[in-house]
Amino acid sequence: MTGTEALEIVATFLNNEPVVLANGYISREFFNVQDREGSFYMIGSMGLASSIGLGAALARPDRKTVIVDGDGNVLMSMGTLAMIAAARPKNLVHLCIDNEVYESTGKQRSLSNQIELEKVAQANGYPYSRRVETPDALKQAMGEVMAGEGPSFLLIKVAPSFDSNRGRVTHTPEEIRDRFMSVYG
Ligand SMILES: Cc1ncc(C[n+]2csc(CCOP(=O)(O)OP(=O)(O)O)c2C)c(N)n1
Ligand SMILES: [Mg+2]
Repeated sequence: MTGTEALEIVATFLNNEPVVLANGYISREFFNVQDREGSFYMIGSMGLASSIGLGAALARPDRKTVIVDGDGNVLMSMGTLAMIAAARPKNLVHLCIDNEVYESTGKQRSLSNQIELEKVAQANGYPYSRRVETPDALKQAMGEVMAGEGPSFLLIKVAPSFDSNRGRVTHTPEEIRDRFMSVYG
């Protein structure tokens, strides 16, 4: 499964949920798969999709909130896993597209082939944490996390595949903020 295929599957499980996407190719690819007003594309700041998603989930406990993170982003902000586990927002789904590289900046290897991030999330106290490696397993787990109580962590193992020729997010940061707030508010 490639990262793009994983994002295409994730998109089929979404309705109008707020979704906070990690910076780099994850935001860019998801924008090309399906641009949604409720998608908050983190432009530039690495490591922060998880804390923004946590804030959104805590502010609106009645709304299922989804974070689409990357392995490099999660490794950079590992402390946020503890913050999420401690706050225990039932409505939060934390996905991690794990290609074992910093693909957006040239495929430098990350540590996620040695460090089992789903076990780190579980050790912090996420009540649901799983690794999936195939499209079928991803579909089954997405069904579980979207229907169940969180915080849930899903490590989605993918092959690097993002296409550097695909267009960048065309909305300005201000537009992204305003669109997100209009859906989310
Ligand atoms: C603080 C900070 N450091 C470095 C970067 C450069 N940078 C942008 S995306 C990225 C890689 C993110 O890795 P990952 O979360 O694994 O996503 P992938 O690119 O593999 O999809 C890096 C290093 C940045 N934007 N901000
Ligand atoms: Mg990566």
